[in-house]
Amino acid sequence: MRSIKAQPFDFQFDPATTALVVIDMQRDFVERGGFGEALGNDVSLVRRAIEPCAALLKSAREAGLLIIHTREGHRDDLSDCLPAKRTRGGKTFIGEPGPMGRILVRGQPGHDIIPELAPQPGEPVIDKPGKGAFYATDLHLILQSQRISSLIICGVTTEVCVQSTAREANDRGYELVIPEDCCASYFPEFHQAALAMIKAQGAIVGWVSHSTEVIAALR
Ligand code: TIU
Repeated sequence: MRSIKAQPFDFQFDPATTALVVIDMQRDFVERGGFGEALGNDVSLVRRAIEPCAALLKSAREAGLLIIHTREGHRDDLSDCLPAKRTRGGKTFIGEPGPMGRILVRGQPGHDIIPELAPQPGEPVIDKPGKGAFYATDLHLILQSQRISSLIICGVTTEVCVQSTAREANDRGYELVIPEDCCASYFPEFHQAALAMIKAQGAIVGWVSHSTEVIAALR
């Protein structure tokens, strides 16, 4: 077992049963002109996570961890997008044309994972229609078949898809740690609050750490 310096206390893990899950580092969320910006957000706030994520990805690949990427998005005909999701957002809606193609539609340029964090051949990419990565996907099946019991979760945004995924993972019995600099939000106060909620009450959802601590433990 290895140990990561974390809050509320150190996180124990075995690299052989641990996966790195990178949530929705897509052009639509972190580049100019995507869904995130269409919702009125300043994407520079989420771009902070790119460099730490790239460093952690490199280290996790070297350590032989299972690497999983997710993308939030929908079928071309939006048949997998619930009305309760289609009507949200205020100004620009899922499926409408945007500067990087139709917003959050699979196959459109904005749906792609940013080049800095591009998946390597053999790394599963989970296309998810919801905020949580377990909802209506085969993520749990893939993790179970690889005997994964611990997750390192990164990506955007902290209080939306990262937090939803962390809660789903916790309820399915996974131990999870979030390196705080590897996730980000358009709302710094929500980022802080989400992480505080996750580690509260003796790691009620999971642990919070930093990329440098995770990388040190993977060496
Ligand atoms: N990936 C993800 O977090 N999806 C969102 O829609 N996040 C927002 O914060 N809007």
